[in-house]
Amino acid sequence: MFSSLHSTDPDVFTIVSREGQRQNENIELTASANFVSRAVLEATGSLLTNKVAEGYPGRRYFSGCEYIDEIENLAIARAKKLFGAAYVNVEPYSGSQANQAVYLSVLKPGDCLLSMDLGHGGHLSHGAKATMTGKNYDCHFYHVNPETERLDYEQILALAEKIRPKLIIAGASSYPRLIDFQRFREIADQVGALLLADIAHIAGLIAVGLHPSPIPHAHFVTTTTQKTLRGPRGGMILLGEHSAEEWGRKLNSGIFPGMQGAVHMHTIAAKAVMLKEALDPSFAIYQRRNLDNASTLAEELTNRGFRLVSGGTDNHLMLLDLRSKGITGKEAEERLFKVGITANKNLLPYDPEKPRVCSGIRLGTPAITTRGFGSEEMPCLADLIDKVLSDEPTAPTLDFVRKEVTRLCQLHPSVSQNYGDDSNGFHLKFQLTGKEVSR
Ligand code: DSN
Repeated sequence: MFSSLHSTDPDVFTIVSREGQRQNENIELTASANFVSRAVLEATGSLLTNKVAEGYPGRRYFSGCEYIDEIENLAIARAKKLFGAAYVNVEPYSGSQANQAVYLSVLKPGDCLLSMDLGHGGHLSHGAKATMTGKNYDCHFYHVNPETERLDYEQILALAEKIRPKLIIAGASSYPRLIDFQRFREIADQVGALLLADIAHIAGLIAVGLHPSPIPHAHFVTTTTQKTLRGPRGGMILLGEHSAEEWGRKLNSGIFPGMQGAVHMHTIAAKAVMLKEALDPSFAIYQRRNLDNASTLAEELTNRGFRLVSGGTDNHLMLLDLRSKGITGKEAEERLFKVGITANKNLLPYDPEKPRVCSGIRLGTPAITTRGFGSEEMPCLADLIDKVLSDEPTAPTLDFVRKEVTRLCQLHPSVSQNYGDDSNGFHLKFQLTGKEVSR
């Protein structure tokens, strides 16, 4: 099939093709990764990228916005329906910018913010020293309980009473347990703080009721759209009925002109498509399988002698403590990479190692679940991980595991090696209700 990219720029075409091949031939266990549908991909690559628009539907600073207004309104309506929100802003370019827009709307430079420590599961954009947030605000951090490795709400309250933050952030990028947003709101109310829930990782689970929603509790909710939600790279801000009127307009100004310029309409169109897919009953089945895969993989790894932070998982990710195996997270990441398994090293709570080394590794199941991996394959996957991480693997072991990875990937193809070829293109096979669905 003819490809304009191929004829215009064979260099980029070749690199993209090779990345497609990498995605197809490797098992993706990065907890924040996923594969979008062909429809989301098509919207992301659509001619909407040509349109300049600033502001919001009906109130743009450019003319000719009648169709893109329709798309943005559609995305907003779908997001409201999916999450039961009263206000949605679909313009944030990313989750970090959605967070920064909240800070800009709520805080003054130097104001006090309380969030989860990065090494205990938090996120860079929640106030880490090296970031703009860390430099502009007085950031303090809560930690997980050293015994249970879970959020310790009494400790968070005690810290909040001491530092009196203006904003508390609930949300994480590597925390495997449920987050009690209602309890966080009680803490915020007790110290007169506002509450931001960052649900970037768990948004897909929340959308289908597999994790309690923060919408009725938090003053502000932010998310990315590319993780468990399985959409394009981007962010959203959502508010419940209780805070929409007070904060909606301020947040709109926080995004534009506060944080961003012209909107990325092609991405907003892709968000709209993702939201339609998420409103379909098959999305709840996908998320159920995602959770089943994560809990089965956690159990199988535990049976093989791995220690999991907090003893397991309630969501789509888990953290393996590799100290008892005598290797670092960095070494584990490198060994898994050699056999075609992609995952990232991760700091553990109270980790003695530096962030570039780490004592742990984070594994997540959203991407493999989209490919069609089921819980029946988790024992095999746990075996492969065990073979590579438990002892220094020999060349024959590495060879065996690589072949098994290839076998599993062939069983569940993700993307074509032949980028641009429609007949063999972005064809995700996904077992939903017993019948195979081409997406
Ligand atoms: N927040 C990072 C992660 O969790 O992997 C990237 O989106």
